[in-house]
Amino acid sequence: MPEHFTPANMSFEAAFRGEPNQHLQSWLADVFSLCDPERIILCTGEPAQQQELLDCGVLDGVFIPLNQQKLPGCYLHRSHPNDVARTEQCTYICAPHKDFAGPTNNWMASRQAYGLLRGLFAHSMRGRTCYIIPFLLGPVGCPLTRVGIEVTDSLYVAASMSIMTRVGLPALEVLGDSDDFTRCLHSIGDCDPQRRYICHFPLDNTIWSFGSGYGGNALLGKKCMALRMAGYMGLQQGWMAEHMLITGVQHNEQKSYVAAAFPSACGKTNFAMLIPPESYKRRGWRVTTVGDDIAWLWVDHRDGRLRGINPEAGYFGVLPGTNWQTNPNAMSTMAHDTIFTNTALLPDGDVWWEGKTLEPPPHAIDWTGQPWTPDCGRKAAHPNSRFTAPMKNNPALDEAAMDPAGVPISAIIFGGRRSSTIPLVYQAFNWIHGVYVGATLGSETTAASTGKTGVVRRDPMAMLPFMGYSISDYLIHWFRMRRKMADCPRIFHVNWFRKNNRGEYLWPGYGENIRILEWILNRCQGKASAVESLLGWMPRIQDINLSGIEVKPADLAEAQRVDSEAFKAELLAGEELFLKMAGELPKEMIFQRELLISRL
Ligand code: GTP
Ligand code: SPV
Ligand code: MN
Repeated sequence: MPEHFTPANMSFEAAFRGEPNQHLQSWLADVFSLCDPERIILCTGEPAQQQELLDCGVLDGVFIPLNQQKLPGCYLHRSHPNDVARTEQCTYICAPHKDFAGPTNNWMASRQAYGLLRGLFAHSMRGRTCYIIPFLLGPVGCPLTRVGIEVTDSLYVAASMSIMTRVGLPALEVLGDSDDFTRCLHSIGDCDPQRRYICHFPLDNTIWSFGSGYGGNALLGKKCMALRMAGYMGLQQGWMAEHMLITGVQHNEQKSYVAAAFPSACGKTNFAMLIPPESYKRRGWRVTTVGDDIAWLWVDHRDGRLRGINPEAGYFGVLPGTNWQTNPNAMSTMAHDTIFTNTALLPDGDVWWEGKTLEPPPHAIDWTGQPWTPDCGRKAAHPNSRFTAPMKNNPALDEAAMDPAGVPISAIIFGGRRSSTIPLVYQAFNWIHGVYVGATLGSETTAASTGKTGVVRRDPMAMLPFMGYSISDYLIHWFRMRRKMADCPRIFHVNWFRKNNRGEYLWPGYGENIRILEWILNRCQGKASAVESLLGWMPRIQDINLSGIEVKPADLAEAQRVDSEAFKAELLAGEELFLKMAGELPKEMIFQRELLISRL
């Protein structure tokens, strides 16, 4: 058993090895008297303690050890079958007034939310162990770096947070005697979807999550703090927290960084870990990962450029479709010290998911623990099965991934999953137009959230589920950021997912996306040609390098086709969001829509 203490014998001085922070101490005392845990463990983030947690998890049935020869330090976790993805309908922004949350968020009055959740949390940890997890978002020494303290009764959450964030004493050191930390309280409760609430109190720097153990609902450092809470901090302090990857590109003896916002399960991890095809590697191209899911962005007052960091320290990545062809860097990353969630288990203690190998295994245990064969009519792994791995495992980790100074951003790319209508790539005319393009982003829903998949919805900046305050204020913040910048990143839109009338992807995607990135980087440097279209600047077919791939120019032309009739329908679909925002719609949005209509 890890070193633990009980509420009765609790000595903060001993547990925290020094002066206890009075604010932290009084918050913890409140939490313990409400939840009434039997044992308390302070997570130190040290490897030996992480191993003890994993070992305890094996004894408790939380983790299944995998084949340690093949997959050292790897474990499988099976979640409750009703707890496999984010539940947006249970996610609330809580403030005294509804205006704060805006028209796209669920809102609950703070007082009501605290009352309701106090009832649920009361004695919820009785007889259970609770974990105190001090964590940092961002590298030590970065001005944006923030402290969070999560208290949870889930061992899976404790073990996962140590992979996903910088856990332990460094966080307590950064905190010192300050009151400035995000108070994150989590209990898995009885995992009943009827009693599941993920409540954010941005005005109190507080998150209360009850009734789910799933990543985005329970690892409170991730979407809850690094996007919803940090988004609100950024609004007040003049920076941005975005659902974006950041990737470094070595090309033509230069290094550039791009940030890209794609909705959940629409390709961020893959793009951030892209391996260029041989012909590009020979020309010295290399892609390295800063972050795969969340970016914190600010303007450097010395040169007026946008810079970014990845606040996380690990990846919580989608498994289905990931293999040695599509994403070798992800495969290497999860080769050791990784937690797999809701995959199939093979007889030799390896894991499997749909798309891992061309040939499915002859038999396996599926993600629910049932025997499985390829012809049984069920999926072996859950469509939202994921891996949790430390970013230091990534062979393509960027040298600046942990640099507190962050990296300069040359381009921002928005992208959605769209089987029709939306072209492979275009460039916005300018920042204001780019913000409009991001704000009207549409994408087909995926298994990352519960509910129907494959339905096109508006997902502004891929942030719809992660907005910590009102969308109108969010868009105004985006427009205003331009004024802080001397030179702003160019803004682009991509769609890797357009299909032909036989339902096949028109563009090969993955590593070949470097060809599109090449045009993007050349545009940023004023080197590539483009033609003006009704959507923005577009490459001609000859502006995209197709040497060494089997993409026919006709297919590329089809992937790039802009049909003005289809776009009128797209414009009408965008009204869904505009109507919701009604009187709050920023005037720049109205102007951009008028300009698009006149081009149509
Ligand atoms: P979150 O972690 O949910 O935020 O997702 P993400 O944006 O990081 O998505 P990820 O890169 O994990 O990709 C999700 C799915 O899209 C996987 O099944 C990938 O195999 C698939 N995918 C990613 N990039 C491409 C691409 O360029 N083309 C095609 N056809 N599929 C892709
Ligand atoms: C997403 O859904 O966008 C994810 C996974 O990155 S989760 O952290 O669970 O939200
Ligand atoms: Mn995400």
